[in-house]
Amino acid sequence: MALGGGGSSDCEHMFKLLIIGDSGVGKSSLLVRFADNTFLPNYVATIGVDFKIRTLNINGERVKLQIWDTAGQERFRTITSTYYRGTHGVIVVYDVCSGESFANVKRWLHEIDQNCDVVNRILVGNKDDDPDRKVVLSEDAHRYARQMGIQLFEASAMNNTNVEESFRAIAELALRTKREQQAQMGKGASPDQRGYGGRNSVMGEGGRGGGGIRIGRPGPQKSKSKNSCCK
Ligand SMILES: Nc1nc2c(ncn2[C@@H]2O[C@H](COP(=O)(O)OP(=O)(O)OP(=O)(O)O)[C@@H](O)[C@H]2O)c(=O)[nH]1
Ligand SMILES: [Mg+2]
Repeated sequence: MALGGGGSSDCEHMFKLLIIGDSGVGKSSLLVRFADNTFLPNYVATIGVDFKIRTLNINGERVKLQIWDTAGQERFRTITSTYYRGTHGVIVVYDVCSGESFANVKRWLHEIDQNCDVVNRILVGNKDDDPDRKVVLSEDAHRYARQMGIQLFEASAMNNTNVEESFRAIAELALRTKREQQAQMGKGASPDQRGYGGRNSVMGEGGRGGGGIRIGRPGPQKSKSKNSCCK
């Protein structure tokens, strides 16, 4: 099986995705729903970063996603810039029941800008399963997403609504970017010049799977230099 190249139907693409957002918005829950189709009602804060793998079929092509789930809690957000290395797409999550988490989306988008030159992004408003608790109005969220030029999905990891669609959307964006880069390369630029190839990928083989890095010692997080990711 050819990895990462060509347009044949047995071609396999590999993309690294990153999930960011405030603590408790449901980043881990969205990932567990997408990768394992389960939901855990009890909150267990992510420490450091974790990842899971799932393969999608997009227009007959196998697209393997390595999805990194970051900690929202500030004290666990160490070595932030390394999270972004080799990333093809970022999912920014807020909680539709928390105005503060929506207000902080701006901050998360800023963090992406600080760490990446160019990257695919989508916005997910999670916990859209109880109208009585919803405080971030759909129209406000859609208006903001339009302003920022980002696709928005209102989802529920609990009810399994719009979860598959969200991950599929970011995977399709990553695939489209790869196609565009390949087209550019065809016009003469080398892979290195285009920042193409996922050379920082640490993805393993297999269908679904996971792993994690536990980072025990809290510390300063900001990195000044942008990564070569995301191009
Ligand atoms: N009602 C509802 N609750 C949810 C949903 N998704 C997650 N939760 C709950 O929200 C809490 C936090 O979910 P997590 O997935 O751990 O949040 P997180 O963003 O990963 O948090 P950190 O790891 O601290 O950054 C848990 O109690 C979940 O059960 C959802 O779609 N609807
Ligand atoms: Mg988590």
